Amino acid sequence: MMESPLQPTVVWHQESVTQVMREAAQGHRAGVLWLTGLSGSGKSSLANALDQRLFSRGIRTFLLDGDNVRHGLCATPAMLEPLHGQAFAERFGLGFSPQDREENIRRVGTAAELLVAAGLLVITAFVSPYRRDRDRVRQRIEAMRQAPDFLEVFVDTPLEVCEQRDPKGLYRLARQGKIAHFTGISDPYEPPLTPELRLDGSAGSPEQLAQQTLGLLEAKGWVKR
Ligand code: ADX
Repeated sequence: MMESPLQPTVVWHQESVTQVMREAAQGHRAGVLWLTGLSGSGKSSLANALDQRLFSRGIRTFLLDGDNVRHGLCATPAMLEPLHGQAFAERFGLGFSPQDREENIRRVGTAAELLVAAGLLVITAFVSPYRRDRDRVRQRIEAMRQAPDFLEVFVDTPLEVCEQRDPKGLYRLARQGKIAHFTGISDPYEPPLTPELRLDGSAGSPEQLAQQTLGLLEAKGWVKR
């Protein structure tokens, strides 16, 4: 049967223990800190350095990282095929086409919604090159309780620096034409227009960048000074 928006076949159940109750019990708020930037820009290192600081302060956090999420929730077709077969893998496996990235970010955004509802301060580290995909996540998170619970941090590291670092050797392969749709080389990156924070990823260590990001969280009242 076709599902109509007017006659939903799946209904929402209101939870008895709400996000607000969880936040009150733990003493800090929940929300999403969304890092975006090129591969090799330093998102993961910054995210981990920040996560350590927050964890040591007793903040309940969770880190969603592109490379890790693409091993499970957003697995590639090649990963799914052995267990699920080719048709399934082609339908649900994700690569790097614009539509696959859209679905990657949609799934991650949805996972972040669940973690926020669980009371966590969620840090995400995804290239997330398309503005529309990032904005959609923001809209959904902000709609959860009509609050600015989404902060976008642009890890703005020049392409030349990312390519020089090339921690996974992927830029080299992309330049050789061995990886298609590689962000910055053969695929676009749309920088945020009004991020809550822009960091020069080439101008500091992960610890220094984490300190600056912590400053944003303190300024916004997400964590105590
Ligand atoms: S996103 O664009 O869909 O947000 P995501 O953050 O999940 O990307 O994954 C990016 C990581 O996948 C990169 O850090 C890099 O290691 C790897 N990767 C493999 N192929 C590509 C590609 N074509 N473009 C960008 N990153 C790629």
